Amino acid sequence: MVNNTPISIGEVEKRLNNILKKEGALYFILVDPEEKNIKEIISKGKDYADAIIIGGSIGITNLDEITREIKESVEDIPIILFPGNIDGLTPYADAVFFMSLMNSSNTYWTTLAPTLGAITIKRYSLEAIPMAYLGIEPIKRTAVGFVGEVNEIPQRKPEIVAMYCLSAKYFGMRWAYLEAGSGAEFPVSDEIIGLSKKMSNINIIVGGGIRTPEVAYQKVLSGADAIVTGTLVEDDPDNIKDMREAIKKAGREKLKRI
Ligand code: 1GP
Repeated sequence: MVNNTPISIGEVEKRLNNILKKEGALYFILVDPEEKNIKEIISKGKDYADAIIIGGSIGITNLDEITREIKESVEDIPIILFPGNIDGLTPYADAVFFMSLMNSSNTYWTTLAPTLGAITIKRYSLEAIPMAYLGIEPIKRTAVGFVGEVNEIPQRKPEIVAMYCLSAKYFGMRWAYLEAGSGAEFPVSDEIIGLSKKMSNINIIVGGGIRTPEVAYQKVLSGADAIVTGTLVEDDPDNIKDMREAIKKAGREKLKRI
């Protein structure tokens, strides 16, 4: 059967864009399916996250079951897959970040893994959200930097990240994820975020090493459209509410400036 359906923006992405338009910033909670306290994270996070994203770099064993469980308990929040490899796909999610780790030195991570995953995404009827995934210093000291063979972009070279974002835009990607790595000692700099947004004007997601509401607030003011926290919600789920409030406050302030 020939499927000539043109590429269009799906329901999940439309919803995120609408929230962005109204609130100026998004908050994503990242859940690693291998984590033990997923139930607690979801029960505390479901009222505050704009989306739950599911992924991890080091193997996944029970993704279908975990995703189904999360889906049942969150009702209305979209669940977006953030696959660390081709085993990171399940039909029980609402969408998938269809991503290229653009600055990996191994073509498996730039193009082969997404190519191998594409047919599964089609079979599962998952909404694909095209996204550049960019590994930035200190990512090499984290799991994704090692597994993804990242050609780490130094923090003192913001223009390189911004150029990747522009390249992503020209490739048709509508999102770029600036990643310092889970548990990173320090997050992606304000300067990198600002220049990347200014140069590309695609949606910029920032994650890795964001531990306090103050830092998240600053990242949004610098130009981030979405903030991801993973470690924080695992270690201290009580902080989720403050994190959301800081992100939304910065979002409102950003909207006023436009
Ligand atoms: C990892 O960017 C995410 O892919 C989240 O990082 O665990 O440091 O919040 P943290």
